Amino acid sequence: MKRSFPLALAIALLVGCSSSSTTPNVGSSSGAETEPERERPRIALIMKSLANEFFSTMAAGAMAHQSEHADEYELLVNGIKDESDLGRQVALVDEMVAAGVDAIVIAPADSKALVPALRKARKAGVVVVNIDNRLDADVLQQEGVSIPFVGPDNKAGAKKVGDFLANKLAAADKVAVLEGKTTAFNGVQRRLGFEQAMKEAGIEIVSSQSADWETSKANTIAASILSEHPEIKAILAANDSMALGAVAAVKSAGKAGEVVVVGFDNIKAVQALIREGKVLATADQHGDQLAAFGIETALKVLENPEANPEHVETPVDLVTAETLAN
Ligand code: ALL
Repeated sequence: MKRSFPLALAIALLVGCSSSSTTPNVGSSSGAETEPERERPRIALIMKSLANEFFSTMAAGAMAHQSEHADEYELLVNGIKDESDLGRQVALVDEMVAAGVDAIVIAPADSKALVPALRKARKAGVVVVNIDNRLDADVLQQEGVSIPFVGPDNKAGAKKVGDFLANKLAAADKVAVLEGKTTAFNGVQRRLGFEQAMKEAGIEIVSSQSADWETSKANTIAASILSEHPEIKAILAANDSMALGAVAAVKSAGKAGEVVVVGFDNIKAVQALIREGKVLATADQHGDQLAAFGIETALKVLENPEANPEHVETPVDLVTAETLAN
């Protein structure tokens, strides 16, 4: 499988290095006649696993946005090495605050565990915008922080994928669900969307387990589900990384063409499988634009600190062989 981590990391370092001095008003004391260059705000994007194509696409979209608005802000791009590197993501928040960034745009790996670090960032005067995976509303309230969310309705997105699948199945068919991290709000919402679609179609979910967003874990779990429930007709994966693991498990079980797989994210590897008929559908949550939308919200607040931005709902669309052909 293609690993985009080294490329993303290289780009991240490049972007990080392009930051200007942290000393304010450079050049203003020289007495030179030229206007002192206005210092651009520095925005840190903090993502999750850079091994997941979803996030390298997100990084590329953010960098494209920055180069189109290069006079408005500087960008530092950060991510963690795998889906379970939660401690590193918390440390990144602290590091970005210590580096004196003006804003943090973050896709949190865990909806609750990141809140204390982000509260500290807010206390330090850093603007924080939450993208992709929503922070837990109760924990935010307990911690007394308000952080705008920019991202899709994950339940609705999963419902669209589930409805499309249900149309291809018959009532009383049996299926299994591979959930994302259970501590991630978007993972929970996708499970609920899948469940609602199956319930409405009279389809039974015989097993629903978390594979923590990961391909290899999904592969192991899907293999054991297939041997325990050989009657299942489909596997609904809450992201495409897990769908890849499920497809491999279906193949190893000799059930290609019998057990259908669906995912969520619209990564390139899954688009190819949709075209080959090995995955039925996924959801495009426009990862390339998600961070850019978050950055725009951060810029609004930086411009007007009194602004109290609303949550921004971003699009999520069903992707099938038919939509890919158009
Ligand atoms: C979520 C994203 C993606 C992704 C997952 C893995 O927050 O929305 O669906 O695959 O993180 O970290």
